[in-house]
Amino acid sequence: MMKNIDSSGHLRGESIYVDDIRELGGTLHAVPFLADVAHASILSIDYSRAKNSKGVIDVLTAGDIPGENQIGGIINDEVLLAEDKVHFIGQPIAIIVANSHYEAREALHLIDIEYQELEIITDPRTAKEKGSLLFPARTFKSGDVDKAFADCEYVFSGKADSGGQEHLYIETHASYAIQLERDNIKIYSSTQGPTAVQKTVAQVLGLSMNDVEVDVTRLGGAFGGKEDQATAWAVMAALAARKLRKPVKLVLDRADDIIASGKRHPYSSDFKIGLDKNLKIKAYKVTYYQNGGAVADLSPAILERTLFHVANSYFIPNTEATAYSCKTNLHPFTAFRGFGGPQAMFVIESAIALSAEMIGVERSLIQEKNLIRKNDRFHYGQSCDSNNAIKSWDKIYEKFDIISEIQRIRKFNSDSVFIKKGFSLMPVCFGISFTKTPMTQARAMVHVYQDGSVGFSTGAVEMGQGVNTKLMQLAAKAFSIDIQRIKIESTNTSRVANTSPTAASTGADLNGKAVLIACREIRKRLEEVAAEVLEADAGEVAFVDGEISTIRKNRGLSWEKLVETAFLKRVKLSEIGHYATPLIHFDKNTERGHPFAYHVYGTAYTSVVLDCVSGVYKVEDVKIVHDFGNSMNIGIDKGQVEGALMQGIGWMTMEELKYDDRGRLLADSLSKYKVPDIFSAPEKVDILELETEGPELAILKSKAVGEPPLMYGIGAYFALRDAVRSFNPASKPDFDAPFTAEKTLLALYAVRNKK
Ligand code: LUZ
Ligand code: MOS
Repeated sequence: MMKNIDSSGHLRGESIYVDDIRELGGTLHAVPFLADVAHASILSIDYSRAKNSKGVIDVLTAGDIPGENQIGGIINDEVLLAEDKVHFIGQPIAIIVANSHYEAREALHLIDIEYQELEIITDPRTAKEKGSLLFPARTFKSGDVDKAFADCEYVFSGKADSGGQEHLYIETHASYAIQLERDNIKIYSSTQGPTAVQKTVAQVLGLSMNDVEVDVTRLGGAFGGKEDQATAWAVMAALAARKLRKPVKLVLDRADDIIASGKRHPYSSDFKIGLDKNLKIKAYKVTYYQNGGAVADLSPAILERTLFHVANSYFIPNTEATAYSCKTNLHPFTAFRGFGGPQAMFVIESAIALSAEMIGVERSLIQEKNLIRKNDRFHYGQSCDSNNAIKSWDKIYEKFDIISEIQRIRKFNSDSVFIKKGFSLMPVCFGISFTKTPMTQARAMVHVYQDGSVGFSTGAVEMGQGVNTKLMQLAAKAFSIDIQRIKIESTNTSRVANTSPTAASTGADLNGKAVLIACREIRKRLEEVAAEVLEADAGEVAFVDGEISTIRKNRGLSWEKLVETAFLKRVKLSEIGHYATPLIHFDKNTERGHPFAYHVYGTAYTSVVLDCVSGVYKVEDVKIVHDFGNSMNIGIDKGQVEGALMQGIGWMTMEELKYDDRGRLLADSLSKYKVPDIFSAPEKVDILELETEGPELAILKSKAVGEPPLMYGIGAYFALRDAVRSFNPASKPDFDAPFTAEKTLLALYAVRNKK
């Protein structure tokens, strides 16, 4: 198994991130001046004291922007620097540029600003009532819910809320801009979307895209937080570099990053679910109130993915889902691993939990009876292409003997008064492809050099997920040469243009397909040269471990010799491969189509142990059967499952983004925002592969793995709920994630006679 090519560099501290790039002489440092109130008119700002502060070179404001003061990725509703109003705490107003980072920070305190506060909205339902939406609502429908409800044996309604989540990438937002000759500007940016940075820099600076080069070596984590939110900081560095004609670095301090940058969207939702007497879910109606923050950012796309994942892994013949993106005075919420999918899944799982509790059956019984099967239609029209939901469910029961696990938990609970255990099953079904079809394309540029070494570049951004390792595996395999002979270049807009962000779990699929296309073209030409040399037909030539042979004549032609010969014959040894996912389409008028190349499935079993005196709990054990397809690197892929699981558990249990009603994030540092550490990781995580063939549209049939496993973490929420109810069967906690220790304690002692 191929190790991640970055592992030794990371371990030795040799890997280079933006802040590690050796600075050019004269480099200046930029720090943003951020709004301190959530909604206000700016009455006056006086920068004179700041400008005279030691080491300060300049203070840049909206007035310094030569092009458009506009950075909205999907909707043009976001300014780079505030003009006369601010809409959230952390909104950038100005950029202080100084000889050092610390001198720039010192000057922050010398800016005199006067605000007139305006009405502040932080709650999405309040925003909706006041007509404060970021863009029009959307509704996805299938069948006829109202008619179906009328025929149901059981109908239940409820509310489910899930909180936001801070990405907490280890590397904060960072960029380094260098003004070159003429209008040329080069920017190193910690971004998932180099093209978005390039395009926005050009727009704000009044340049063309070909004036702007964006280069990305790797990111110290991103998780969606740098899909489009990296752009603003890169544009600020570029703006300063261009005005001052000096290199400018902008690296956010953690405190600024947490306050100013977007996070996972909090959702508040209402649901109504209907089941027949056999516990088949016949109807499901849901309304999502997405807290979008002050500007749209990626909210339209995230809202769309929520609407695709309404029913998780279940087949529900009649559905109606409406989603509102509510404009509030909080930082813009953004992409986060799962991209609106997890929020939808939490609601359907809550609806099933409520049904099970009301009817008096196991939640898992309702889950199992409703898993989607091959040829069932998803509510958006695409047909389900496998029985993997059921297969992963069955395999987890069989391989891990879940029945005995559950019996052990029951026995434990009947013997124990103040320590209780709980369990849950959590199936997951996640669609793979950008839901916006035009984004499903990628390119790769491959060079075979005269000495037989290979260099290539794609649009994929390495952010720790191992995409570069997978891409190198592909190139090595395509030429049948040792991976040592291959180098992957940084991601650069001058080498590979018009890239989609590395997102939607599609980095390896899209860019990998492009790599294979380019390599195959070059290989075809080399096969012809080899055939000439070996006096054979091109079809007879075999490439094996750097040796080229035919059945008749199997020695004497090495890869290096072949490449050299081809070069002397003036054969083209470079190629740009282009890939666009075939077959997919979606019609936004009918909200019907075939938006996903394929789906990823799996099932998790989670058990927790809860101290019913303190409310403190621990996730004990997670067992997963995951649909990897035919994994091309199981080490990397299992690492993704483990990491995503932990991130999902954190979202559902301890990570609590608290804001006050003035729009201030209270959980603004790691002493107040608790993320899982090694002590809160499950004691045991077992991951089994589901034996599936893997779809053609996945790279070498190896399925996308970045996001789907995050949603296994939702299982922790329902396992905790189970433990709480074993202690206090009358307790019916609100479906309100995260289930923090405080909420757990309250739930343990809640007496609910109300309903
Ligand atoms: N980003 C995006 C995503 O722009 N479109 C998507 O569908 C998506 N899905 C998951 C994660 N990021
Ligand atoms: Mo994303 S949530 O940037 O795949």
